Amino acid sequence: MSSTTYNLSNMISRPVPDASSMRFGIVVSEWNDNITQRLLDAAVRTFEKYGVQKENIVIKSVPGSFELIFGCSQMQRNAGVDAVVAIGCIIRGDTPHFEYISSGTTRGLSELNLHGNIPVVFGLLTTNNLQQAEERAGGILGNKGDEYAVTAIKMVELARSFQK
Ligand code: DLZ
Repeated sequence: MSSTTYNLSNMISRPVPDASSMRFGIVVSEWNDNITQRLLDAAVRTFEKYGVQKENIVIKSVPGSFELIFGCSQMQRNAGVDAVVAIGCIIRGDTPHFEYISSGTTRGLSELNLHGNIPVVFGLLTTNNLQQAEERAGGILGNKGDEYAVTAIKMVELARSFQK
């Protein structure tokens, strides 16, 4: 199977709505920031590509992926945004810590989606090693940051469709 087959960025085929009236929050983790910064840059570039104004992208950083839960919760309540993107990268180490942080963060972000008033996009890379993360942050498998931004735009469009 070619690498392109695995690249979800190439599999999102429906048109992306104009996002010029949308406002987004991004919460980014400092852990593995060589990866999270690349994901962040791609997400911002993609938001701008679809019309989001620079001043309508609110970016906050948190120490680690586990803190994305609180950061995104604050964004949901206090930032006046239409959707939030959580960006983190958890790389498997020698201890079970990886499992606890990954599952705790996943559960927390899922809860925010269930109970919050605006969508939270799950931009959490969980990989076995640094190479897998690099491949997904501007490497041979594309940049997942693009997908996170497109997903956020589509989720805002969906949310707005229920308000009409
Ligand atoms: C402690 C920890 C470890 C071991 N690994 C990662 C990681 O790969 N990626 C990440 O984003 N954060 C990691 N952290 C930090 C936790 O997310 C969190 O910041 C601390 O447990 C403090 O709550």
